[in-house]
Amino acid sequence: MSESPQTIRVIDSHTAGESTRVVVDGLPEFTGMLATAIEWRDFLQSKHDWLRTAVVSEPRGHEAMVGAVLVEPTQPDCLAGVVFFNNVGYLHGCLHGTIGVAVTLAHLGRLSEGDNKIETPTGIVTVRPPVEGWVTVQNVRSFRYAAAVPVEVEGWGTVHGDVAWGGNWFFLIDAGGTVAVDFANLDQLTDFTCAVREALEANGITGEDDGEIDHIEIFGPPANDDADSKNFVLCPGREYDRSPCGTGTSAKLACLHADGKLQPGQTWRQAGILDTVFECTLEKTPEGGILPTIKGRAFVTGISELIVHPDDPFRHGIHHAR
Ligand code: PYC
Repeated sequence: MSESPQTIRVIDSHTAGESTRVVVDGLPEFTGMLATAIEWRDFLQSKHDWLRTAVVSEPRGHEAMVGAVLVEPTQPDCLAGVVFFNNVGYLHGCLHGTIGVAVTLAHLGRLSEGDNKIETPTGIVTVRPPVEGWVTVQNVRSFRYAAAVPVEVEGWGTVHGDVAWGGNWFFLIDAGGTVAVDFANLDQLTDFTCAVREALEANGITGEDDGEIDHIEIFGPPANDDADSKNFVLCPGREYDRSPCGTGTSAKLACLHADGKLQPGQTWRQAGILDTVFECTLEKTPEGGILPTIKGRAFVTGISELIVHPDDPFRHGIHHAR
């Protein structure tokens, strides 16, 4: 007789077009004393990586899906802890995902009026309850680490970009004469940004403390007056962010501020490749860098129970089985 199937309860949402699948029940038991979001991430990665691949990979998920697990917070003033992942691994932070978590918690009736703190592996982020689907998030400190770094990219010549932290490490490029930031150019944008990421790795170009630059962001003019800029963001793996990418936009704000182009009190409207927009402001921090606030719109799209059947050859996702 085979074992009984495992069930994992999830709530799906999308933020500005980018999906988030939040695991709300069915996590493996954590037996340690303290379980910070970092400990949870390490525990899942080392012992239960099947959960990640089962939740976001085909046949239940898809390559562009971001997953999140809700865990007990360790800080008494935090509402929840969260760990984010995608089809290739774990993310340090994820703001479209945090907005997805916020509408999920609101749907479950777990969000209070005013500020709600959430523990993530990058630090504490603060969310406010949705207003007509718009959620405001204050991110962790963001900063530019290096400006106008040259890198030789095979087939593209020398490309310059800024290295910045916004909760993940980004290389930010002005599209200039490379590829126009337009939905019609998705394949070229993907090929170009993948080539840039490979070149950064081959040349040992990293963020602080050897932090791997796994997100590449390219900017061009907006399609309309609703935004100040439009981006394409390559995520770890080969998929692109359908939203304007909250951690990437935080990195962008840090660069704009470092260049004297954006000050506290001013609003920056960042469009993504689908022309959906995040509205953003910043505060300065005493250590240098900024505290970004990002507002984006999200909708819950489904509630389901995933079934992991022991006899299913793809119970842990198609990539996992290869
Ligand atoms: O919104 O920060 C973000 C994000 C990171 C990866 C995908 N989305």
